[in-house]
Amino acid sequence: MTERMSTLVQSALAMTIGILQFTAVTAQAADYDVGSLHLAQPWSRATPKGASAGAAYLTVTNNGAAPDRLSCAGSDAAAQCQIHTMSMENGVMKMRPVEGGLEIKPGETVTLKPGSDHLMLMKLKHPLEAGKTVEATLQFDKAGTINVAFPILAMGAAAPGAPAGGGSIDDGRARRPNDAAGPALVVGTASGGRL
Ligand SMILES: [Cu+2]
Repeated sequence: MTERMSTLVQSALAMTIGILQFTAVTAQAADYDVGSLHLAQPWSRATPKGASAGAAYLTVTNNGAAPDRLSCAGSDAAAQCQIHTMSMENGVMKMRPVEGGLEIKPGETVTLKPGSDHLMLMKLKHPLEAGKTVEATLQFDKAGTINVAFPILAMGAAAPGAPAGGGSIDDGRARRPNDAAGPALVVGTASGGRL
């Protein structure tokens, strides 16, 4: 085989492997149904080494006739799992646990995403590594519990299907807090874990 051909073959192989890896990552994101709730596009983000907290996201649609409430019962990667909500207060983004679970009204679709409601994985047992999955047990008051696998995307990745960038809060997270150009992110969790 000539050198040129061998280079071509190597490029083709590299491309194939790249496509396979991409397929493997996207294939891991499954949809789930529990009772009349449909859970779609679970995903998470890699965390830096030593981070005490991470976040996971998904979309929940209530196809039933009654409201339900989402809580997090636990995760394999964290000592504690909570549902957090974020709000702007005096120009400062704050997050806090949702007491009694996040309400999903009948016919409503709620998207947990960066800068908004999210699953907070606190007291991480190990960093969340891109390409792997993190599992969490979600609990609905009426529909019951379900174990969900969240594929872990790169640090600072945008939501799957969303335009790249992800908003100022996400950009701020990728840098050191003091360098963040966006609103200061103050975390109101008891453990002081960052988003
Ligand atoms: Cu949080």
